This record gives sequence, C-alpha cells and structure tokens, in this order.
Amino acid sequence: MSDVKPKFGLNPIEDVFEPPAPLLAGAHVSGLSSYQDMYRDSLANSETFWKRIAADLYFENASDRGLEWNFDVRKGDIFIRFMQGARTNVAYNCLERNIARGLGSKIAFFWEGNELGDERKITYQELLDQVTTLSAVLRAKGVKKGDRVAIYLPMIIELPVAMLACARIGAVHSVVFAGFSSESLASRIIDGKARVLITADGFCRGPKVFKLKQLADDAIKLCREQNEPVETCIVVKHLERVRIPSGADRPQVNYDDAVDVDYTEEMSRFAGAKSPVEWMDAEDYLFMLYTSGSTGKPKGVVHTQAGYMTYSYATAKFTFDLQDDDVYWCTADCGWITGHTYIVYGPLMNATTGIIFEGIPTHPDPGRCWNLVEKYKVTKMYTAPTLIRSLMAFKEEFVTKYDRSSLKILGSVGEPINPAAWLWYYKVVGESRCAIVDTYWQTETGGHIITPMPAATPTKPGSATLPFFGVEPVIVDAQGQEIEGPGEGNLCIKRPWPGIMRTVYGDADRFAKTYFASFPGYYFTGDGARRDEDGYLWVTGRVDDLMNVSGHLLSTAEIESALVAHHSVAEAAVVAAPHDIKGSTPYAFVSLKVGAKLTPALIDELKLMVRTKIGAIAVPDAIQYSPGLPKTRSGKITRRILRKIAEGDRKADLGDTTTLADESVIAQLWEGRNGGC
Ligand code: 6R9
Repeated sequence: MSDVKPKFGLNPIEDVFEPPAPLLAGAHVSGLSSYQDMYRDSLANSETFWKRIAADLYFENASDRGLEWNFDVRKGDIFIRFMQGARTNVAYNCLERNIARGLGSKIAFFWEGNELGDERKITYQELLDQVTTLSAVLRAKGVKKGDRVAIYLPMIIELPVAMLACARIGAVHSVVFAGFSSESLASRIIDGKARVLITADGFCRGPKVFKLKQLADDAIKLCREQNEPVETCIVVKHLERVRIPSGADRPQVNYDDAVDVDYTEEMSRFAGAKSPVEWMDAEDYLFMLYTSGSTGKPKGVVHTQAGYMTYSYATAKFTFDLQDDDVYWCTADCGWITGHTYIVYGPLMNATTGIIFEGIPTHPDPGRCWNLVEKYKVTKMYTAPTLIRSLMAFKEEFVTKYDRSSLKILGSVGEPINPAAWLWYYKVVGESRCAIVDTYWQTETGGHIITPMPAATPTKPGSATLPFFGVEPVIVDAQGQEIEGPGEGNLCIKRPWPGIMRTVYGDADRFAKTYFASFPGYYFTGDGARRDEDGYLWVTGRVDDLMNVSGHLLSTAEIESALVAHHSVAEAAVVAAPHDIKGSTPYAFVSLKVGAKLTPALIDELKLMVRTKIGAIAVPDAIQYSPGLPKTRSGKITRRILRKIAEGDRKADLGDTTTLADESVIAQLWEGRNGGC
C-alpha cells in the first residue's frame, strides 16, 4: 500500500495576480470592467447576447427563440431548449465554415506520438476529407441520423475524425476512454444500443503497449451475450505504423471477419465519396458521454446541437482568448468531456491549431511536456492539477531547460488546484508572465461555468474566480436558501446556459432527480463552494458520494460493487483518501466472508476485480480488512468516520459516534490501519 499522506493545503492564500499586461491589447475581453459589462449584459439580455455569439457560426435555418427552460421539478418536467427551430451542423461549423474563410491549409492538429520522432499533422482541408470519407463509411455500414456509435480510441487523429464523422451525419457519438475496461465499454455500448464500434489495435503510453483490440473483443462478446450485438467494429491499425517503446513487443492482434473491418481499407474504398452534411435540429442529440453517478451506474450525459456548439465556441474563444496564430495544447484525453469541448469542438470552431499527444508526460523523461511546448511553440496550454503536481516532484531543470517563451495562458481543470501547484505552474512553467485560468466545469455543463478571463480577471491561487457569461451561480444552504455575500454551501446555478446537458440518456427521471431534486428551482452541481468578500468562488469539492482521482470522477458505490463481486467479500466501503499527486485516491475497507483472509494474494485479486470491472484508474491504493463497518443503527455506513481513518488523522474529531450500532468497530479499524496492508 502506498502511504496515505496528510492532506496538502487547500488553504487560500490572499495574493492577487493581475492579468499580464501584454495580454490586454487585442484580447477578446480586456480589463475587468469589460468582463463585468459583458457579464451583466449576458444576464439582462440573454437572448441577444447569445444570438450575437451564435452569429459567428453557420445555421442552415435561423430561429427567433433563445433559451427556454423549466428548472423546477414542482412545476413539471425539467427541460432546456436553445434556439428551437434552428438547423445547423456542428462538424460543418468546425470544418467547411473555416475552409470557406480560406483556412483550408491551416494545421488543425499536430499529432505527437509516444516515442520521440513519431509525428503527423493534418490541415483543416485534410481533416474535412477524412471526416467526409469516414462518414460515408459509417453510412455504408447502415448508420443513420440519431443512431449511436461507440468510439474506443487512443489519442490519435482518428479520434476527432470519428467524432466529427458522426456529427456530420447526425449520429450520436459515445466516446469511451481507452483506459476503461472491457466491462465498462460493454455497459456503455449496451446502454446506448450502439451497433458500430470504432477502435484500434492498441496504443503506447510510456514504456507500455496496450492491447486495446483485445478489450474491444471482450466487450463485443459481453454485448452479444446481452443480446445487444455490435454489428461492425472498425479497427485502426495504429500499432503497425508507430515506433514501439524499447523492450516492448508489437502484440499479435486477432481479427474476426464477421465483425471487424480495417479502417484504412474502408477509407480507401470510400475515398472521394460524397457524403453530405445532415442538417440537425437545434435540440437533436450531438453526443453522449458517461460520467460517474453516485448510485454506481454511470450516467449517459446528453448534449445537443445548437446550445453545445455555441457554448463550446464561446468558452474556448474567451477563456483561452484564442487568436489566429495560437498553438493550443490541451493535455486531456478525448475520452473525457475536456477533450470533447477543448480539444475537438471549441478549438476547431475557433479555427485553432491544436496538439494531440498519445504519450505520457514522463516519457522518455519528465521534461516531455516542456519539450513539446518548445517544439510546437505552444501559446496556450490546458492541463490538470494532478499532472502539475506529478511534475513538481522532479527537478525544475526538466522545465527550465526548454524554451517556454511562447506560452501566454496556462489553464487548469478537473479539480480544485492547490495554491502550491498553482504557484509552481505560474512561476516555474509560466515564468511569472502568463495568465492562469482555473476553469471550473463538469461533463454536465458542456463548457466552463466559473473561470477567469485571462486578460480581465485578477486571479487568486485556488479560486476559479467568477462566472462565465450567462451563468448565474448561487450558494445555497442545506435548506435550499440562497446565501448572499460571503459564505459557504452547495454550489447551484439559477438558470441555464446554452451548453448545459439536456438529459441522462434514456432516463429523464434520473436527470431530474440527480440535478434538480435536492434544491428545487436550481441546477445542483454536486460541489460545495465558498464565496469570499470579493465575490470570488472557491470550489471545495464534491459533497456527494463521488470522488475525484487525478481529475476524474469516480463513484464510491461503483468501486464497492466491483469489490463485493468477489466471492470472498461480504461488504465493502470505499472512501476518498488524500493523495499528494492524485488529489485523492480510493481507500477500501472490506469485511470478508467466514473463512476468508485478506492475504496479499486476495488483495491482488480484489485490485484486479476493480481493474476489470471499471479500469485501472479506480483501483484502490489501499485495501484494509475491517471485521465490521461502522454503521448507524439504521444500517447506514458512516463514511465520515472511515474517511478520518483513511486520512490517518488520529486526532480528528469523529463527531458523534453514539448513534453507531457498535462503537468498538472504530478501535478495530484503527488497529487494522496500523498493521497496514
Ligand atoms: C471538466 C471536468 C467535474 C467535477 C466537478 C468538480 C471537479 C472540475 C474544477 C473542479 C474545482 C476546478 N472540478 N474542475 N473543482 N476547480 N477548476 O472535470 O468534468 O469529469 O465531469 O468532473 O470535477 O468536482 O464537479 P468532470
């Protein structure tokens, strides 16, 4: 077990950093008062505000409607609509619209492989050609408007190509992170009833080669057993064209002619095919993306056309102050919402040159990121606190030996950024001359909802600062009363913005219950937040049973159910323990069935169980034997006590323990922690 360290400080520091002066000239939002004017306008004249932004984009049919909604479960069904009646196509706006403006030969993406020297690039025109051809392939496989297509690909150019090809023909993509297990992939394919899967033979990360096709095959088998067969599996033979890390082998890959087709062969077959854009209604589905749910089962978050398009375009433009000559690098994976909105849709709609990186920041050494910054002259970088913390652990020389003078804006996303990481990012990476934008948002919000504007908002390390245009955040107490002025409570949003999710795929009830039932009339984020005297917002983290590991949300219930699926486990409780680099990490307490013992072999089996059911990211760092779990007399596990034990904080106030069915459990758990595991 790795050591669970005391929580790193999230203590606010009072320093305020003004926007870097050189950014102000020519910025889309320059100076705090411009932000304030625009923000006020976005609330007071919401319809004209958003129409003005949408006017930069192409609509086949216009609409005279703005945002329409019901956020109050007491008044009927929850709904959100934007520009009802308009017709558009998001892929068209990413590609043809830019090409028509003369940008066909601009680089859309540089691709950087895992191994040094492996690289490709693609222009807007080439990207359009590939997207059109793949969309013809999909059509030939029977994919029609509204059908779901599952995408299980590593960070290669074919990933955005696949997403955009779906968007072009109105198919709903469901991207599954390539680090997820075959069971996770299968459950997502089944939930969305996807009949086509796009995957790859494998990929490289650091010294390792991952056999993705094997996992896809296992998932296809599981789907068949559940009577939800995948009819076509399009396979990118990626490993055949890249360098393999030294010491690793090029794996043997199996193909099944009944299901598998070769991506490259299909693309040559359909090269030059006309595959017209499908004009989509404003509220037709664009994509679904699964995110952890506190009950364990992931939720398919649905985003639609006009609203997501306008919002991803606007947030990318303003938060990163995107300009024509930018080279923008978002280190996220397209398997997460950050990759959807800020690698693919937002940047492409802004005609930005982006970077797609297959590898990891520490391969071949911890200077890789800064090597990339120097090589591509990156101007705007967007990453996660967990990556910053992991790189802080190495000598500064890994950063400073590369030229970072191109950098202007440094973004952070995924979890609250602790001030030490903020300051390192600012001082060491950004040489104290770049703006830091700590962007708070969620899969559900589609794009940033609380974030600084780089040339306008003074920043405070650890605070996501102020709301984006059109977003009206409120802090409410446990009774649902708004807290005015400084205070702390539950972070809710009072009205919709165009990019907010529209439903949980196939489960409108769950949508209403999860986000709108706790505080009627508000969208509830699931996070806690504090507002300071300046009106700045400090997101304090999840207040529900979700945990944030390296910026990724995981459900404690989902990990628990993976553990209890093992025949030796009677009961399991998982809590978040603080971790220096990952922010937090799953810490599991398990009680075993009679006769079972928590041997190192069993611990390995339990870890494997979680790895196969969910994925490597969810594997607990610590698994502790617990003869019993602390429960109230009504049988509820008291997680706050387990959390204190996981934190190793013996002096902590455990609160009232008299309601426990058996108080002696606590002493036993402390003892078990001593023994370690
Ligand atoms: C974009 C993304 C959403 C949850 C969210 C919150 C946490 C994200 C944050 C942040 C504080 C930030 N979170 N960004 N907390 N400051 N800048 O990460 O989406 O994977 O759905 O996670 O992540 O807890 O509720 P998603």
